[in-house]
Amino acid sequence: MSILNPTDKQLYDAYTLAQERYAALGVDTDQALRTLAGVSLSLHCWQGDDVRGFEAAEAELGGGLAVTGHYPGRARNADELRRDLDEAYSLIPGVHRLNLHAIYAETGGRKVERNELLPEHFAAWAEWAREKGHGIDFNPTCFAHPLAAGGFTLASRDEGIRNFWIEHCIACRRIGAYFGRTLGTPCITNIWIPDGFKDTPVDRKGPRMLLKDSLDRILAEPLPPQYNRDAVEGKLFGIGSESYVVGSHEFYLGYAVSKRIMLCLDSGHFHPTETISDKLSAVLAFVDGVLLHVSRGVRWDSDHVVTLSDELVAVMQEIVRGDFLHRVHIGLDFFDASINRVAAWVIGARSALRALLMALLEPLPLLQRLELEGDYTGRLAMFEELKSLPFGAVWDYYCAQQGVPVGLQWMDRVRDYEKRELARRT
Ligand code: RNT
Ligand code: ZN
Repeated sequence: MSILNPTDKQLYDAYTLAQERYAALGVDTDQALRTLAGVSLSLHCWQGDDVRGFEAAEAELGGGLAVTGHYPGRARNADELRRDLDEAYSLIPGVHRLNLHAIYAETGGRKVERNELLPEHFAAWAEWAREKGHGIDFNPTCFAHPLAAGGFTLASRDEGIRNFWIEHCIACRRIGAYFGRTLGTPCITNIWIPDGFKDTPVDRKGPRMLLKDSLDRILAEPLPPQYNRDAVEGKLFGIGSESYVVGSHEFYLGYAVSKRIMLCLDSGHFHPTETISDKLSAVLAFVDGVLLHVSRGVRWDSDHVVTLSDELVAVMQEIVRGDFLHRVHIGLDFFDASINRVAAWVIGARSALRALLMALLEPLPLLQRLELEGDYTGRLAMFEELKSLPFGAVWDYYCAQQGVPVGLQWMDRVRDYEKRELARRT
């Protein structure tokens, strides 16, 4: 592996040359790195244990979500999950957040119903995050539960079921506010529900009216925005909800605008050829903030590990070009149990950051001028040329500067961690 890595001298020489190349285009690489260092990704805890959580009675995942693979080493409890996260964070340049789900509550072996969850059940997470400098984002878990088995939660026609999930979401917002207050950085509490029909419904309106009413009741309690911010995540279809999803993109876009809350865009939740990059400047004309669930669908919403794809770069370019870095919160959302789970986090996060760096290294004024002058030939030629600028040298330098492994050295660390820690979990 290490043959791929530059020596220190190569690293600095390469950076200096790259710096000059970018400077010629008016791009300040040091400034780009400072901006990059200020961006925190929200790393999703659920990659570490295949979205299982720590509730005693393990329900089937359901909700149209599916994790495939049997790679050894899944975290079986909160301490293991935190250890794995520590390892992953140590291999990702920058300081990053954690995205937590309600099923990761620590109840000391006692069964606590989801509508009765309290901040104290997340005290260990908050303590760990405070010590390590991570902000926390949060999610009600409206799946993997007997009361979600019928396929409906917040849009259920059964008042008992619907109330249970409303109460759960209310509890989660308070937990979100607790994280925000304890950690001094607002927690984004994101609601996603699986509700939908496998086959064509006759009534598409009814469940949406129920969902709207449920959300209104959930959001009724005002919480200080410096502690908690709300987001809603739509979806086109899931396994078992192929024909109709109550919480569609249009539904939540309208809802987020009307309530002035955040909209969550998951890159796997649209038609397979539909991308979220083009949606950012459109929805940000009407909502204050967007939460991203950066994922990678392969043929469907398969939640593959994020890689440095054209679409990922396009998403980051839209954030940078629109000057949206402070209004877009970048979270990751994938779950792959067929590879080393720590490596999955690192690959996804490093890819997201590399895409963001590529966006930060664009000579924006130059490109804007070409466009304004109507020189679309020059704009296209420039876009293509930029793709082979020495961006990798800037990335390597950034990793060294941030004290994380350069190049594939991080894999040596993961393999070592696997031998030391993951392989012992059976
Ligand atoms: C499901 C949504 C949702 C989940 C997580 C586990 O399709 O993407 O964000 O992935 O809540
Ligand atoms: Zn998502």
